Amino acid sequence: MRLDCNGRFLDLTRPQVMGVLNVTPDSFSDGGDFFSPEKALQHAFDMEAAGAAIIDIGGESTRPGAQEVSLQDELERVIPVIERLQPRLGVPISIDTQKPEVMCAAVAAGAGLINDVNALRAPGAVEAAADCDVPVCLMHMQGDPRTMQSAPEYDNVVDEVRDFLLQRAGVCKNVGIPGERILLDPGFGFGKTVEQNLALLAGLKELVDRGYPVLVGLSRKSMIGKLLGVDVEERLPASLALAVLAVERGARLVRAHDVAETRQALQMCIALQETGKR
Ligand code: 9MG
Repeated sequence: MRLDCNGRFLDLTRPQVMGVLNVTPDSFSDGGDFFSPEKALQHAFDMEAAGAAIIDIGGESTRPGAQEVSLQDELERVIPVIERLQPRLGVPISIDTQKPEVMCAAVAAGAGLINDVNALRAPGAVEAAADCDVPVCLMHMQGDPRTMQSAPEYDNVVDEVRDFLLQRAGVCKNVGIPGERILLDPGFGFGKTVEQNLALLAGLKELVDRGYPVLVGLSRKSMIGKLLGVDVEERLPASLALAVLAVERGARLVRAHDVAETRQALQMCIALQETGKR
């Protein structure tokens, strides 16, 4: 549960927060906020100070309906930020990408974990991740960001997501990525209706019990807007509730925009989980 992320360590013996750094003009809740390198760097330092155990940097929006970004544009967005952050940050950097070329360049620049919403299904991605020799997070997504919310369909969402992720973990192991370096993520909001997201959260233990650390991303997601009718900037209380519910079901890493608040919520879970162990 202590992952070597390119020389920096991510300790998942207790639940941790992954801070979100979108270097994009169009992400769903913070698009454009950190597009300039200076703003991106400052935001990363702020998230580290607020208790993030890892910073996830992405240069291509994965919000529903988002358009693809060229390889060149993605590299130009993320690599200079990673190069400048890596020597000045104490925690590992994760690269949020589906492109094998970006994975390799980001790890060469100092990133220590690959977060792929496409579970390394792009041609060459699984081999590139194996060569990078860093932990990987495999996320479930039905369809792709352009089309995924049109009509997601499952017979049993919990079983299908679990089986898909275990199959992808098997593919990773076959190319030499050790099981201890694999995290799984059910992909809340990626080709799922509100009911399917709730079923996945209710059944999260089905995934947790497979032995891989589980990452969840629920922060500010549209399921909150659909259930409660609140705009994206008003979704913090519900995001915290969802983070706590996921950690109570065994999630080890929570991807979040509001790091200080999420960290505080998780500390209450940890205090409760450790009651009696003292
Ligand atoms: C990049 N990204 C956006 N949402 C995400 C989620 O829920 N999980 C992971 N692993 N990455 C995400």
